[in-house]
Amino acid sequence: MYNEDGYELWLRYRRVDNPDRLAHYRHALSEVAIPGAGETNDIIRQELQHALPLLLDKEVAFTEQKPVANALVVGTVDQLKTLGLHISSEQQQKLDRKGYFIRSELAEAGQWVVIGGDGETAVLTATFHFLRLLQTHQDIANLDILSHPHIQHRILGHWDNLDGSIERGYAGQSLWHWAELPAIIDPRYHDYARACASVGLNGVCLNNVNAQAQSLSHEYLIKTAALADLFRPYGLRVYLSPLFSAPMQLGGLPTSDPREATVAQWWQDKVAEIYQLIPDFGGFQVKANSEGQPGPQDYGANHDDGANMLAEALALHGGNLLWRAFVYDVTVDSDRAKCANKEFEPLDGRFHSSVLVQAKNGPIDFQPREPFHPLFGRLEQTPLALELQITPEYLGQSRHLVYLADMWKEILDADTYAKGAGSTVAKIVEGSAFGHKISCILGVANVGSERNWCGHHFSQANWYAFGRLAWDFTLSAEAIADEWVRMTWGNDTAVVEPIKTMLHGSWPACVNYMTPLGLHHLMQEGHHYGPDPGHNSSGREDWNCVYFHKADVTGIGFDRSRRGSNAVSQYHSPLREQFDDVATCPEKYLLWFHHVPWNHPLLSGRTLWEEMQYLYNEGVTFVEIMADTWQSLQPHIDPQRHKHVHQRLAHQLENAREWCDVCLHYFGQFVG
Ligand code: BDP
Repeated sequence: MYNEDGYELWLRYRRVDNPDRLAHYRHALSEVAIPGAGETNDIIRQELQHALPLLLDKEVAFTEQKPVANALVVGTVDQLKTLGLHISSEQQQKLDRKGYFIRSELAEAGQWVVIGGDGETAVLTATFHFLRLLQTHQDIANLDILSHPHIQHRILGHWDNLDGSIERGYAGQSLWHWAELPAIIDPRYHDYARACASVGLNGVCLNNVNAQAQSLSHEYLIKTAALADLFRPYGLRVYLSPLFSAPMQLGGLPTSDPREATVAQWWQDKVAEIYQLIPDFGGFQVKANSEGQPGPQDYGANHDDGANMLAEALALHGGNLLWRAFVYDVTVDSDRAKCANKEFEPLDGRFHSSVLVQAKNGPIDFQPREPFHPLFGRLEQTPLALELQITPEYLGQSRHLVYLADMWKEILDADTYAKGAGSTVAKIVEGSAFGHKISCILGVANVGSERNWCGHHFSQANWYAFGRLAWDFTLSAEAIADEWVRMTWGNDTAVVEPIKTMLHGSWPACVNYMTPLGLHHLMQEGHHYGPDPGHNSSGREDWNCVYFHKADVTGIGFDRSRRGSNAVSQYHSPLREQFDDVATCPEKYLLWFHHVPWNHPLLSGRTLWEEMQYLYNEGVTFVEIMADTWQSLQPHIDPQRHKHVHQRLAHQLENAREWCDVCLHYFGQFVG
């Protein structure tokens, strides 16, 4: 078994080592017909020319004409018509919204597998879907697949600085070489775009939300345009994070007050300049009046003033504005979890039609587990974008193996009860709950310059899963894991099943050894790695761990019930009552919503303190199991990747033990 470095990601095309499948694939795919021309079609052709000979271990003929044998036929609906393929109006309707189909058809000269889509980018995504079927050894005899994206804008958000560093990046430096652009194009940009396209992503926000004005300078826009040109045929639109005070820094204006005509004009001109260089520019993602970033409130204006001014400029050219709701001004409320709703709920209905307010999955900050953000379900007239963090800032960074799809599914499937039962977060994000036309999901990227892209080979699963869920949030975390494992590690059941078990248990384990039962933000200050539950020396009260757990001799937890901060009131009934009552609050959120006595009995029959001890240890035990499982997989995995993961699991185990010991020791002092 030869060494692998992980650069190929899940796009590994190894000879199909199932003899029956291989024979069938070879028989079914003797020819490939791609009637279309142009850049995206070239990418599709190149991918198939690269993949099929490797998967089938045989040369495959390519044509632009009607095939004369069993064949794969690939094109947009219009392109397929030139080959005489008929698409019924019913099928056409289903294809709308950038969807695709993959289906088996009987043709004059044999059997065809036809890949068709609403636009070339959809065909590209479908091509990757088809290759995935081969990579995972699926039956392709009677295909009838129809798929369309549930969310319109599916963006990878990079927190990359212009100097090449990455905020909360754990996989090396930024992929974007700003100094070399636009003259020099790193071939890796293509591989990045190809990976994004393979999972159906269609947007990339290039720079950190903690922005620098320079990213909007003409010099940098030309560099951005070079990336946009390169990404376009892969179906990726480029977005930027602008600095709200750029009119002053770049434009030399005396103010950045959004109500000033000169400021609005500056933005209109800047946006026009961008669209001249990048006609399909996606829009802006803005962090304003958050953690020290400038914003409209600096001038006594509000979020809607700032957002609308920018949105008006963008809307003229078809761009959208993502306005982040990650705000926690302690003068708004002493419970940080309540701040965003208190600021944004009164603004509902006041935003321009091309604004999406973007909320993180939970109301604090990408913790190992949070209840869903109560803005979902509370803003009815404003489309809400969901922001997830793929880079595992608070979940062991690139040193721990934690599969995040289960967490994201918990959020997406959570019922907000905004319009009665069934108004899940997913439906709100999709737009269907309140009838919004625009929809967006953004994942904070975990990729960087490291050879394997994500630092940890297993972190690739989270990039993959984000894309797959962004395309179709009805997929299960388990199904996504199955695909990813087969493509990344092989189809042998001896490999697939144990690795899936590891993935599936990894997030609950991390929650357990870090912050079980609704605990949150017990990480060390600044870098957020490792435990420090006693931390109490930050200038800001809500940057201290003790603020979040409030442990004392009477018990532990943040009282957000009606008797406490009343954050529960931001949720719709019946959730608000359920969360409010310690007897009905789901135990996974118990200490999020309640301050609970140490001897409080839990469902297991154990007291709270006993349960905490049990869960911390459970978390550690699962990491031990992962490490053992991985050890047993050694004969099936190439030595290089095996060693890489082995070392990280050993470190994860050490760190999980530290979490367990430090937290139990610290909290134990109060139990007596
Ligand atoms: C926090 C990160 C910080 C980000 C901030 C944000 O610690 O680096 O700038 O979120 O989302 O999680 O703006």
